[in-house]
Amino acid sequence: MAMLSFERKYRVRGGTLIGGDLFDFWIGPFYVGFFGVTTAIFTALGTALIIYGAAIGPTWNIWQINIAPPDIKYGLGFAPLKEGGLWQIITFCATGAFISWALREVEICRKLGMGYHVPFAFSFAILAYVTLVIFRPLMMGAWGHGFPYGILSHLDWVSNTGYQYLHFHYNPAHMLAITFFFTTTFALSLHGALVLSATNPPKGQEVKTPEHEDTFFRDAIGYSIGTLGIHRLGLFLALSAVFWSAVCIIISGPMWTRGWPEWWNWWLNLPVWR
Ligand code: 07D
Ligand code: 07D
Ligand code: U10
Repeated sequence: MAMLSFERKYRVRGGTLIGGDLFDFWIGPFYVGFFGVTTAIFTALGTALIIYGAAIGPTWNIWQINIAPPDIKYGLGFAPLKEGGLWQIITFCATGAFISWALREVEICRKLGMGYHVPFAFSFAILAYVTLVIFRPLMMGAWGHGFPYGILSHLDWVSNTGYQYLHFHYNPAHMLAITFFFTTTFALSLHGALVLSATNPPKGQEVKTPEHEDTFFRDAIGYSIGTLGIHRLGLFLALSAVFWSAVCIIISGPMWTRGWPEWWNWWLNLPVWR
C-alpha cells in the first residue's frame, strides 16, 4: 500500500491504552492496536451472524433481510437463537465493535498528541444506538423494544414506533433534535461555501484570507463567529442533534406512554387562561 509522503513521520510508537507494543503496528494504511483487533473480531462475528440470519430467513433480497429482536414475551431474558437470540448476540457484537472503534480512535489521537474530539463525537452516535437497543428496552422491560436489523425493516420500526405515540412530530425533544440536524446542515453549507469562495478563486485571482471571510459575515449579518468558532459551533450543533435524538426516544415509553400531541395540554392548562 502506497504511503503518503508525510505518513511515515507520524507512525510513532506508544500511546496505546492496553497491550503495550503487542499490537502497535499498521496493516497497509490502517493502524491496528488492541482495539483494532477487537473491532475486527466483533465485526467478523457480527457480520457472520447477520449472514447466518439471512441464510435461515426467507430472502436474500438485500433490502428485505431482517433480523428481528425477540418477542416481548421473552422480557429481558435470553431468547432461542432463531427467535431473537441472534439479534441479541449481534447487538452485543455491534456495541463491542463501536466501542472498540472509538477506543482505537483514542489511541490514534494519543499517538498524534491530538485532542479526543473525534472519538468524543463518535461516542454520541454510539450513545444514540445504545439508547435504542439497550437502555430503552431495559427501561421498558423487554429486548423486543429494540429495532430490527434490516434495511427496510428498521424503517418499519421507526414508523410503527412513531405512530404508537400518535404523532411523533409533537415530541418536543424530537423537535429540538430535528432543528439541530437542520441547523447543522445549514452551518456546514455556509462554512463549505465560505471557505471555497475565499480559497478557491478562478485562475489568475488571489486566494483570500480569513479576514475576508470575517469581513463577509460582518458585512452581511454584523457578526463573524471566526475560523475556529465555526468548527466549535459545528461540533456543538451536530452533537446536540444526536443528544436530543437519544432524549426523544428514551422519553417515549419509559416516561410518556400517551400520544405526543396530548403532552402539550400543559399549555392549555396554564392557570393564566382560566
Ligand atoms: C453516510 C456514513 C456511511 C454509513 C452507511 C450505512 C449498514 C447497514 C446492514 C444489510 C449517514 C452503512 C449501512 C452497515 C447494512 C444490513 C443488515 C452515514 C453515512 C452508508 N441505521 N435510517 C439508513 C443504519 C436507525 C432511518 C441508511 C445503521 C434508527 C431512516 C442505512 C443504524 C433510526 C432512514 C442506515 C441505523 C433510523 C435510515 C443510510 C444503527 C433513527 C433512511 C444511513 C447501527 C436513527 C435511510 C433505507 C446513512 C435509508 C436510512 C443504517 C439506525 C432511521 C441503511 C447502521 C433505528 C428514517 N439507515 N436508523 O447514510 O435509505 O447514515 O434507509 O444504529 O431513510 Mg437507519
Ligand atoms: C442511532 C446511528 C448510530 C450509528 C452508529 C454507527 C456502522 C458501520 C460501516 C460504512 C442517531 C454505525 C456504523 C454499522 C458501517 C461502514 C464501513 C444515530 C444513530 C453507532 N423524524 N423518529 C429521529 C426526523 C418522524 C421517530 C432522529 C425528521 C415521524 C422515531 C431524528 C422527520 C415518525 C425515532 C429524526 C421525522 C418519526 C425517530 C434520528 C421529518 C415516524 C427514533 C436521528 C422531517 C412516523 C429516532 C435516537 C438519530 C431517534 C428518530 C428526524 C419524522 C418517528 C431527530 C427530520 C413523524 C420512533 N427522527 N419521525 O437519532 O431519536 O440519529 O433515535 O418528518 O428512534 Mg423522527
Ligand atoms: C475530515 C476533515 C478533514 C480532512 C478529512 C476528513 C472530516 C479538514 C484533512 C475526513 C473526511 C472524508 C475522507 C470525507 C468522506 C467521509 C464520509 C462521507 C464519512 C463516511 C465514511 C465512509 C463511508 C468510509 C467508511 C470506511 C471505513 C470505516 C473503513 C473500513 C475499514 C476496514 C474494513 C478496516 C478497519 C480496520 C481495523 C478493524 C483495524 C485494523 C485491522 C485490520 C486491518 C485487519 C483486517 C480485518 C479483518 C481480518 C476482519 C474484519 C472485517 C471487517 C472490518 C469488515 C468485513 C465486512 C464484510 C461485510 C466483508 O475534517 O480536515 O482532511 O479527510
